Amino acid sequence: MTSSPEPFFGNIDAIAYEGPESDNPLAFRWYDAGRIIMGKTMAEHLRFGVCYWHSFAWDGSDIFGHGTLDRPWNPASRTGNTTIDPLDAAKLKMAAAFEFIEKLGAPFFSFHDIDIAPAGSSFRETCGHFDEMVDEAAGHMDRTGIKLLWGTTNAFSHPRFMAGAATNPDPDLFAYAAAQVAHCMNATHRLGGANYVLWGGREGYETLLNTDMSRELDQLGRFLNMVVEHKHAIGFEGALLIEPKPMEPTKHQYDYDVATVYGFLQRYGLDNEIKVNIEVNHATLSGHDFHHEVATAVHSGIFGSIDANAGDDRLGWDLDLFPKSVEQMTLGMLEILRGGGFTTGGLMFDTKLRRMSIERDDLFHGHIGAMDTMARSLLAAASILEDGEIDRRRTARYAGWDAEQRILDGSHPAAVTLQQLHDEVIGDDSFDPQPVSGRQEALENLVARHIERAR
Ligand code: XLS
Ligand code: NI
Ligand code: NI
Repeated sequence: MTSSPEPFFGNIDAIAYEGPESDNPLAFRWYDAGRIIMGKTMAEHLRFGVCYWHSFAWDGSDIFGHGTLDRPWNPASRTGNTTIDPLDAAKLKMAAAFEFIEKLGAPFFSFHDIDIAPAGSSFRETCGHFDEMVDEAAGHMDRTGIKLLWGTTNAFSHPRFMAGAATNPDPDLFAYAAAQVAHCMNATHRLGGANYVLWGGREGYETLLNTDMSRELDQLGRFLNMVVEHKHAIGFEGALLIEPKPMEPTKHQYDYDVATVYGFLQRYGLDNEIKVNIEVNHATLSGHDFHHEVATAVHSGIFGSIDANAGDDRLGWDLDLFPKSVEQMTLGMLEILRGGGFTTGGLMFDTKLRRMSIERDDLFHGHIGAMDTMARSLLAAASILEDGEIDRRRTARYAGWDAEQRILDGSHPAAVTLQQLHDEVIGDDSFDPQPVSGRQEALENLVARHIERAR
């Protein structure tokens, strides 16, 4: 049964598209869900998702202070109700979450198991609470049409996981995490989730003095193979996604970046089974541009989904900011479109309000701005591709290779060796390759023009 308490965002109506000239702060200026861009609607291209944890479960606390936010269902929050029964609180929280997502007009949401249901005194009791809340979620999903982009397991917050889950030196913790993941995968399957995400929470290390990295990576490889086997055993058709991150909470996270994850997947025979969920701020923390991570995933055939939360250039941790930079996101959307766009994935806002943003409507302002940033970036990226000039120039830059299959293809009948190339070059005094401009500034100006003009 789905409970229907008082609206939490009572003074806010459904957010509408009003166009770039609108000054209404609670309207979209760029995200026009039904508008067709390159053969698909904006909603189909962008597949926006709202996260449960930062938006509804988090109380606004940081390492220096207590919860500031107005989240009555969370006792640790500024307005937290300490007398409410935990399951009633979970239901209130869920009603507010679905009210928000429906009014915002985002088609998807995502959750961790511990976000939606209170812990019990045993794993069995915790699972009982969780199953009850999964039923409640199914009711809200039927009622609103909102779908599950991905489910995931939190095997990092509880003290038992302080030394990792799958990579823990104690096999009992591997077993505990396995039980939690199996239970949450079953629920994700039941709710028709499009993906299941595995972010390696505390799968990493602080010091090699107490860490056997070889063992830990083998454990992680085995764990993920068990996850793949379980996916096939239950008939889950969504994609399995690893979310790379270079550091935080541990000093060194094993799933450092997309290239590291790809190497790991190949080593453990998982490269056809698991893809990546790329988070913008994790990309920049690993020393890469967001679009570099997307291009690496597309090139490796493991592009899955995006967590569209950004960082701050001067702060070296995961800030989970709502994305504001149209330039950064245009370059990312360009690589996403070049790769063929999303299949099961989407743009999930793993975003956090600042802890001083304590009005209820602040959550709308954050998401509206983020969705408009992504929509505007989609328009600019589509304009770049439809115009074709950048791709034409890029193709022309490599044109010489079209006639050089003998170098590129080792099985070519006329394939050349290193020595043959040496002999050709040393034997031809007129051989004198000339440098050609890379035209970077001109290309950047072209991108700027598309961003200015795309409407
Ligand atoms: C943490 C991660 C986390 C995952 C889900 O940095 O971004 O929020 O997306 O566990
Ligand atoms: Ni994330
Ligand atoms: Ni993150």
